[in-house]
Amino acid sequence: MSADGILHQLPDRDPDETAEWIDSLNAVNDRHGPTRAKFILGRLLEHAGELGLSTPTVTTPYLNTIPTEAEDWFPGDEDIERRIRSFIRWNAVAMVVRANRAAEGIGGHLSTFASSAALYDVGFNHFFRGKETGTPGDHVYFQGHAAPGIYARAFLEGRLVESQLDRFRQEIRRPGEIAPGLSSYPHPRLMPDFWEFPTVSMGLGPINSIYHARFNRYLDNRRIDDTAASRVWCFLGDGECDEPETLGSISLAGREGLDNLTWVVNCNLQRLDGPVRGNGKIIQELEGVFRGAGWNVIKVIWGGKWDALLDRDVDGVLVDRMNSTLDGQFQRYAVESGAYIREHFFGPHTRLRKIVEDLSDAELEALPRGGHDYRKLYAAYKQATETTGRPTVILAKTVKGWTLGDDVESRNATHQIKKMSPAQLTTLRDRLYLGDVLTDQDLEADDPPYLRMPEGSAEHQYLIDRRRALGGPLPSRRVEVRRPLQLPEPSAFSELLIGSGAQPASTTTAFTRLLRNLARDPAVGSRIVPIVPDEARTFGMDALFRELKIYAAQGQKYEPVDHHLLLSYAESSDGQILEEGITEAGGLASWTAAATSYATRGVPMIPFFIFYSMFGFQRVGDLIWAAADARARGFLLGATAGRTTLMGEGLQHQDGHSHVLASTVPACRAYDPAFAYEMAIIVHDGIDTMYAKGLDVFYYLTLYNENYPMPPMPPDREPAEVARGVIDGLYAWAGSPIDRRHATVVFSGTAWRAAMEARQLLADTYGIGVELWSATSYKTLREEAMVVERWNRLHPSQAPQVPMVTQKLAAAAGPIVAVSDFMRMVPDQIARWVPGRFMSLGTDGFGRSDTREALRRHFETDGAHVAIAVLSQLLAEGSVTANLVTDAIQRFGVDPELAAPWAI
Ligand SMILES: Cc1ncc(C[n+]2csc(CCOP(=O)(O)OP(=O)(O)O)c2C)c(N)n1
Ligand SMILES: [Mg+2]
Repeated sequence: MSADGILHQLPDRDPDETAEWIDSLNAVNDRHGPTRAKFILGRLLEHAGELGLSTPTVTTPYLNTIPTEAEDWFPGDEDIERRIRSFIRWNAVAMVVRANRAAEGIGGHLSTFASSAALYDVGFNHFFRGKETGTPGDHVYFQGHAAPGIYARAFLEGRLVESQLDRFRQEIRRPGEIAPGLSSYPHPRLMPDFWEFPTVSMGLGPINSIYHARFNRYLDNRRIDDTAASRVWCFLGDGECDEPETLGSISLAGREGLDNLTWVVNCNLQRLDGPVRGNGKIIQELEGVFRGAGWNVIKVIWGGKWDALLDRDVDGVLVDRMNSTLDGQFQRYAVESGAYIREHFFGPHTRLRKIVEDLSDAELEALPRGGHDYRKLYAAYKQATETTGRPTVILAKTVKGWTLGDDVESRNATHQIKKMSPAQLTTLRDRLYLGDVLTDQDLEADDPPYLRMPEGSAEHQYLIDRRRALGGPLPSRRVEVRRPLQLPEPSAFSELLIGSGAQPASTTTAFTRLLRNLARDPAVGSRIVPIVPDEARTFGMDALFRELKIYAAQGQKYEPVDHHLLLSYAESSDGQILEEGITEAGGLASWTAAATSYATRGVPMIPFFIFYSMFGFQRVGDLIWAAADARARGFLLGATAGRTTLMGEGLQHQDGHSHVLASTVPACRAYDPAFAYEMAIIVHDGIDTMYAKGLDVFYYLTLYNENYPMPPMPPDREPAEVARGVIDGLYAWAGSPIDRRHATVVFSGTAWRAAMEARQLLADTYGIGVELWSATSYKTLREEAMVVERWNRLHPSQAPQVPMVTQKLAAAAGPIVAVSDFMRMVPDQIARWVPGRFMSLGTDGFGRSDTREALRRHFETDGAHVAIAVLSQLLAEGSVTANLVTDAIQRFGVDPELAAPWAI
């Protein structure tokens, strides 16, 4: 350890005494060498810890954290467990190999599970709690591409049948088949009774698991659900730790003392292309990072056979060698012979060589790594589950492709190997001691057979008994409501339906009001989960701090600077608001935990995650996609939306495309409301759709910060009819101001104002009558139209149906101009179903910082440009002259020679 510099800034009260200590260390170093010196230092630091003096140590020697003598006694039957594991290993391989013989190029992974089989098995046999005891059990995040091993176990348990295994990665149901095939990876969307957590986009499982554990605490602290008996386990790869999402939030877990969270990092030292840290030591690096973040770190590096060698290492030469050997070299040792290992690992040092002189080459080659030793793993898991006040990470060293034979094990290409020849299968069979159940002939057949355990056999009984004792099989996704949710009273929404009178308001402030009403609602209030990433003040939501309180596991231990204010920053251990700080990824992960709680815990919650719309789909789109896969139900609110409504902030802040990105997520219902009543109707419908009807969709609403008097629902029409229009995505909002109707402007969001202005300009200047329609959701309109279009395509002999958007707009006057604060692509989603002429205006191009007025002129979405667009459409249909349009362009001060706003 080098001095970190901080010490030198402190006064030295007794330099002579300090020098004495340093001299002593120098003497040890000179006389007995660095190993001994480090040992003394380590003991001193350890002792300092015992004295309560904090120590700066972040890494420990390259040894198992739990000494052999402190290991818990392994309670399982080793032989039976090894046999079960061999069957599982074999079937996982057979499944991938058979799938790739049946469907060339279908893919799958052999090596990842081969390296982690023991990591899972110890969990399944001794730790993971199931759901059959009436509790939600543990929440286990499986490493995505270890899926074959998880299916292989489910097969032995009788939960999957051979025909399903044979259809690994062939999920499209063939005619006559009862069940579709198995998903490539954990996808609850595709296997909703099996998988719970999507994990295969690397980094997302880890961050979601942290916020999930945190959300369980939240449920507990708020007395909504007792989560004490549920542990969150996350299995991840060492390569996966390079993803910023993986390590980005670990300090939250440390800070909040999440001892209900255990991570198991499969440190096989390899990722897809090659070594994770060829020139370094990933386990040591991770140890330092996690310890620094306040985690309990358990290293499981060496298998039991190393214990005797370490006992002989009286002068620390072996530890020294372990400490100084780089991962790239360890990978090499994994593929080399015992003779090579003797020569190169032990060889150069006579004392080191002596330690292994009585071991044969074969024995040297078979010295296993800790991650394949279930006793060591059991001890680590035991300690992890008994550790209080901190989350635990288990860093387990393994061999990638373990047991798969020389051609596969530890090879740089191992990750992608998915085929095995009969000879390779024979080696695997022998390595797994499966000669009694697999003959040579079996292996020469086209497909390697699956192994089954006869019911009543000791192994089968053990397998079933273990899971029964632990509460049933996993993974298993169930939607069984344990604590039902009551729907809110309609009164929570009603004040927003009547408008704001002369009082200007924005859809954001209206939303805050609605959120407060919902949180106050006696029926549903406690289930509302407001989530913000350090932007509550921006959205005018700070008023909620005092009333709903910010969730803080430890309460508020200080007196806040603004304690005397009505809107003080109030934290509480039963606070309702999740104030995540500046992490949209963390906010989204919290939202996902809350949005899937109806299934993971049987406790439906209604999360509202409100964020800067620019930093939503664009920044954490992959997490949103994973939430959609996980069948999330809840609300995402993209606030400060629009490329021109958020003035002053400029290029990197102004969102004119989140609705384009939202349109790509199948389970997302995306809305761009203009008025408070539209927003309230959408939220009400969303709660009904997701929580009463139980559809696995979620809602995205854009909210703006522009204030204008919020109109009431159009008074001349049935409220139910207006509400239907808002939900369907389009409705007529106001007629022409004069007694003629020439054209229609369809607006969304704040572009309503430009539409109004254009309508007035055209009436006043040219006597042209324009009616206004509100488009709340182009995505909804498009999806309905695609359904109709498809039906027509596949039913050629029946009368064609007409898409809803076409039917609606058939009643609209003249040509149609659509305008929103988003890119033209958003309204263009419906272009081919619009009857008659259609033109869209929008905010294509990079944002700029300026006033709304200037920005709308720049993007050509202001009243003048909308009016000109209407006139140009009337010109195209021959109802006005070119001179009139030219007159308007001049009159409204538009320069026709300027470059387009999206020009680069
Ligand atoms: C975000 C993302 N990027 C890339 C991939 C492709 N990929 C799948 S597995 C893998 C390597 C995984 O290495 P590691 O995390 O060490 O897992 P191991 O298989 O070694 O246990 C990669 C790059 C992915 N699934 N997700
Ligand atoms: Mg790896």
